[in-house]
Amino acid sequence: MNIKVLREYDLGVKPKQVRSCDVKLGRETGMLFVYSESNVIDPCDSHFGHYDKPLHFAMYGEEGQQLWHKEMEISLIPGPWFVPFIALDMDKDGVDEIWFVNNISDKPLMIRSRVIERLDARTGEIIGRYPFEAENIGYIMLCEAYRYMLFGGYVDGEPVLVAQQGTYKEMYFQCYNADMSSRWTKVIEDGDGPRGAHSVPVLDLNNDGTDEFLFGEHVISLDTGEELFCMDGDKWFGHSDVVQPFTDLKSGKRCVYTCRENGNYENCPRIVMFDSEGKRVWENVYADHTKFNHGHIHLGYTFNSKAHNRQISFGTDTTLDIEYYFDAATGEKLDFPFALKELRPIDIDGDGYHEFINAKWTDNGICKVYDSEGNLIKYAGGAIIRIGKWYDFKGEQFMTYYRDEQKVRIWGDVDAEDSEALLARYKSGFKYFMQKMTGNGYNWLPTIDCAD
Ligand SMILES: [Ca+2]
Ligand SMILES: [Ca+2]
Ligand SMILES: [Ca+2]
Repeated sequence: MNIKVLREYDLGVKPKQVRSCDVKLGRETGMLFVYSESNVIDPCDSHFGHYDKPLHFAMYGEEGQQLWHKEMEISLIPGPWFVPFIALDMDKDGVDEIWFVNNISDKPLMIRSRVIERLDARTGEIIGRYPFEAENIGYIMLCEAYRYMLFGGYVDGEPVLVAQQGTYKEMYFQCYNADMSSRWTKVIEDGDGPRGAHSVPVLDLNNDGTDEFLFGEHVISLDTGEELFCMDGDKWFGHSDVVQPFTDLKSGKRCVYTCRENGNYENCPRIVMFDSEGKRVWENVYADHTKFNHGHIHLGYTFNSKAHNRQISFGTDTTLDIEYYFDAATGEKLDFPFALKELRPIDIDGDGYHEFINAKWTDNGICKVYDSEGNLIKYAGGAIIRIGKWYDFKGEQFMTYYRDEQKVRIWGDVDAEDSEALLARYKSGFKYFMQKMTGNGYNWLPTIDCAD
C-alpha cells in the first residue's frame, strides 16, 4: 500500500467542523464543504453551547478549485442537527440542487423562521425557498425541537424529498414531490415503536423499484410513508445508535445490523441482526432491564475481516469498555486480535477486505490508517470528514481536514486495485447515493454503509 494525498482543497479559515457531500454538476462531480470556525453545536440541553463564528458553504470542482463560497448569517447555528443538507437532482436536469435547512431571521432559536433552502449547485444562488413545517414541535424540549434531517430517494425513478424533525420522542416527516407539492406526511408518536437512530439509510431494501428509508428500526416506504415493517416494534420502543444495512456475501441477501442504546424490557437484546423482512437472524448482549441505560451499545458496524475470512459484526459498550465480535451470518461469538472502538472500516487497497482508520469526528491530528491485522501503516493527521470512493481512484479513499493549515485532503492508496468483491459492494449504487446524504445526522460515518 502506498497512501498519498490525491486531492487538496483550501478552505481559507481554520475550521473546527467540516461536513461534505458529493454533488453532481453535470458531467463533473463536485465536493460541497459546510464548515465553521465554531465548535459543533448540538441541540441537546446538556450539550448546547456558545458559538461566535458562522457556517460557510463552498463548492469545489474535480481538481480542487473553488467554484463558489457563501458565508451564512450568524443566526444559523453551526451543527449538523440544526443544518442538515443533501445534494439531490429534483428537477432531473442532470445537476443536483443543494437542499438545506436555513434560518431567515436574526434569532438563532426561532422555529418559525426555518426554511428549506434550494441552491443552484453550480453557482450557490438561491433558486427556491419552502416552509420547513416545524411548528408542530415548537414547544417541546430543545433537544427534539431542533433535531432535523433532510433526505431523499426515488419512487419508480422519480425523486422525492423528506424533511424530518425529532429523534428520541415524537418523530415528524413531510415528503415532497419534485414540484415541492406534498406527497405525504407522517407522525410517529412517542411510545409507538422504536425511536430514530443517528443516521438514515435510504435504499431499495425489498428490490421493488422504490426506495425505503430506515428510521431507527422502522422501515418506511418513500412512496406512501407507510411502514413496511418495524423490526422489533411490538415490544421495543428504544433508540438505536446503529442501523446498518449490508449484504451477506455468502447468501447475497440483505440484512440490517442494529446496536441499541436504551429501552428496557426483560431479556431485551442490545445487538440484533435482522433479515430484509424484519425477522431476527440472531441476537446477543442482554440488558438488565432494571437499570437505566444498562448494556448501551454506542457504536458498531459489520465489516469483512481478512484474518477471519468472513464478515464480522462488531459492537462496543464504551461505558463498560467491552467489545463484542460476532460472525455476521450466524451470530457465533468470536475473538478479534485488536480493539476497534476508535476505528472504522475502509477497503483502502480495494482487495475486498477492510483496513481501518481512526474516526473521531471532531478531534484534529489523530487520523491514522491500520492494515487488516491492526498494524499502523500511515499517519495522515487531521480529522476525518468521511470515507468514500471518488473519481477514477481505485480502492476506497478518506477525506480529512487540517485546522491549522485550513485544508481538506483526500487520501488514497495509489497502488490499489478494484477487486470483484469491492466492485460488488458498489454495484447497487447505494454507497454512492449515500455520499449525497452525508450532511445529515451522523450519516458521515461509514457505519451505515461499510459492508454493503
Ligand atoms: Ca437539477
Ligand atoms: Ca423497495
Ligand atoms: Ca483491503
